[in-house]
Amino acid sequence: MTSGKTSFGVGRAVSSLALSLAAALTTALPAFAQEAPAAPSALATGAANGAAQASGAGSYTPMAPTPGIGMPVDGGIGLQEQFSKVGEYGHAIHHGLLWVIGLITLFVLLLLVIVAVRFNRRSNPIASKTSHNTLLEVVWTLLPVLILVGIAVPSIDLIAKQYKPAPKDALTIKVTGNQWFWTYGYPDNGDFEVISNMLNVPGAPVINNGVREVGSQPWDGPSQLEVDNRMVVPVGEPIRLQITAADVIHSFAIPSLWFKLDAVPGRINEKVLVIEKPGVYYGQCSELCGVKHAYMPIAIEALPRDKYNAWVLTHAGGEIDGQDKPAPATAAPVPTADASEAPVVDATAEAE
Ligand SMILES: [Cu+2]
Repeated sequence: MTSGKTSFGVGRAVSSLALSLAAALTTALPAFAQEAPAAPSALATGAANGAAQASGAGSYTPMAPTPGIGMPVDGGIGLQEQFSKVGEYGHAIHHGLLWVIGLITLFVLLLLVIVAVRFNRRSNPIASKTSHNTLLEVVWTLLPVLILVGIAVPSIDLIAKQYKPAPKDALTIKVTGNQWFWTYGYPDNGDFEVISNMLNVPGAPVINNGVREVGSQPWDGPSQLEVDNRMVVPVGEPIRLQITAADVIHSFAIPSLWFKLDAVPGRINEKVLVIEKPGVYYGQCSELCGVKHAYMPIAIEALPRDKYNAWVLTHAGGEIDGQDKPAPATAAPVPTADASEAPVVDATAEAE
């Protein structure tokens, strides 16, 4: 009795503490959002846009996303439709595994029901004294082993495919996570940088000062996911994404592209991305990174090469990749490869 009372008291204290904490948070958060000084990122973005439009070398109108594609859908319970080869493969394995898990679960349930109905004390008063059955034991050992091997083969293949390095001529894009926005650097395209902030939501507390509201342009996607400047990439080409962070750990994740990689300060994580279809694909930071963690979405716009090039040229200093360095790019790799291999051989020889 006493212990019951005590735990009830503790429970009430904990819940009231949690309630007051929640109340404090909800009042503090909008205040923080509104009082935050104008993010330098927002101002810089505006300036960059102005410069881009003024230069007039290229042209670009953001693409309107297709509803339900590259974004979550209401009532959705499965994975998002995939738009990369690795994603389609992973999606297929996921579905296959669901069948394997489902059938095994049903089979075990069936066995349990048979045991409960046929071998309870009332219907089977005299229990069998059987303690060994060689055939049965071999089967229930071998069968799970075969199933696990059958699962392991495509799983390991998927891991290998996911971490296959980008080919040498892949376009490099540098992704940096910041509290609380993303920046995208284009070292192969003249080394300009795009700053990407979430669009403010009408009627909700202002998250990014100086950034427009979602829905104010015809190409805007879902609120909380659309940004002022998307990460634009060429479609159908391998892209080497080099991911890092400027402050705390973030995570660059786009469900419809089967892509998630942590952004860690002082470290570059690299992974190749090939998008199969032009479109806009949305994701979110997926590592708890502070008070505005929920407000740093990712929007990737995959465009055909010519449109991508035109987008690149809208940026001050933007250059088409591979255009200014074709001669060294074709001639250089052979001697470079030899030179880089030579020390490795020497090192092994010395070690031996
Ligand atoms: Cu983050």
